[in-house]
Amino acid sequence: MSSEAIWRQATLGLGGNLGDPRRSMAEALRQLDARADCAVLAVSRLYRTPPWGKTDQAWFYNACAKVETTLEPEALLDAGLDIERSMKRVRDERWGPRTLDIDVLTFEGVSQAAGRLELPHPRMTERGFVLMPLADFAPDLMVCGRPVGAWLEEADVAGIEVADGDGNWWRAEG
Ligand code: PH2
Ligand code: MG
Ligand code: MG
Repeated sequence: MSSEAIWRQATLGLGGNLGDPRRSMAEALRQLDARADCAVLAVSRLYRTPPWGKTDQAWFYNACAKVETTLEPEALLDAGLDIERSMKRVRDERWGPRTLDIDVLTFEGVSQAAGRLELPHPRMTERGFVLMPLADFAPDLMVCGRPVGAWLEEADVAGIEVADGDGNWWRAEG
């Protein structure tokens, strides 16, 4: 017997600062959207952001996306990791340079502090490079008891620039 699939919304953070991150991020979003179990509903503008955490590395490109999916949170994470690997991401130092990073930020109805995927993403409320793109399409999304827009007001967004103000930047070849 088949049961009807349940679609839930999730938000993703994408970033990269090696190779051609804009192209990798665009390709990642197109690959996710092409899956039968995942649809991209909204994508932020594309941002240029100063490196956070480890500051002696190149500036990043960052963006966020809203997806609807029948996948469980961990399966969505794995879909992102598969795409990262397909883009030849090399993982070495924590917070160091990367071609593509896809983080699950929030997942509808899910809050979990343990396991391989913490939700909401434990550091998202303090990162301007996450909050600013996320606020493009989800300023009212509640995260840890406050809307994204309120977290953004307190975040350090110094240096963050819009690199492409067209929310369709990911659809064309970057
Ligand atoms: N990602 C990190 C560490 N530092 N800095 C910026 N600006 N953007 C990122 O995506 C980023 C970072 C680890 O995932
Ligand atoms: Mg990350
Ligand atoms: Mg990651």
